[in-house]
Amino acid sequence: MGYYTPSRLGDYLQCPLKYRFAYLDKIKKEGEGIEAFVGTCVHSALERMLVLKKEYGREPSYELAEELYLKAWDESYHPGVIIRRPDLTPEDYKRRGLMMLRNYFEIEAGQEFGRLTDLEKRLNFHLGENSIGGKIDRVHRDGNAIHIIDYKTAKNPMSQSEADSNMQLALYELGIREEFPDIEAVELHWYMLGHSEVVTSIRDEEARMRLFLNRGGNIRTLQIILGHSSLATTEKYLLITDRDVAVAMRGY
Ligand SMILES: [Mn+2]
Repeated sequence: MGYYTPSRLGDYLQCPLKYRFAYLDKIKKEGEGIEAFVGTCVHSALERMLVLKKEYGREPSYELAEELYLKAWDESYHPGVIIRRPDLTPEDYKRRGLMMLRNYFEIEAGQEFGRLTDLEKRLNFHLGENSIGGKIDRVHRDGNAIHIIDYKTAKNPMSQSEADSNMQLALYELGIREEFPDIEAVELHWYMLGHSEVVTSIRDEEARMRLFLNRGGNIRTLQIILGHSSLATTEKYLLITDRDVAVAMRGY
């Protein structure tokens, strides 16, 4: 029995040693990279802006987002913020965040997701004997469809195939489907704020499960993470077929 979040599982899949250092040995990282700091300020500004919309009917605008972002920046900037690139200053990074907010409005102009139901929605659900937790930036409901939106502030945009095999939002989808069993469609949208692009992924049942097999072999990794003693248990929980396992195991 364990508690996992998509980012923890992502760390494990990226590098088991990283996972060990961070979550088992609990080695604290010194400081905070400024890229992460910018990302936090951008997320916080967008969240506050949409709370004002949802609860007070105030219309979102770039000016409002900028005001909230600069406020978040000033309130939370701290001496532990690390700039690794000698050619860049805090002002450069601050401007980069403003650029992401402009990109946000460009992306947003083309979207119609129906009613905004949740911001920073907390999720907790069971996968096998384990619990998965996480937080979704934004959730909309449009009839029998739910849209899950995640803002990404990373430098490299995600390709369609990376989006289709991404674990984070797929786990969120499992959680959302558990909470709203009547839902027909779940669409996953990533706003690539560094690039003014949106990447959308819609997974059918098979695709949802295939993502766990992500480039072959992760079914074994997941079995280990989830602590299942037999692969059959993992298969059962992930509703995958023998054929998928056979394909995955070919990677070994
Ligand atoms: Mn996000």
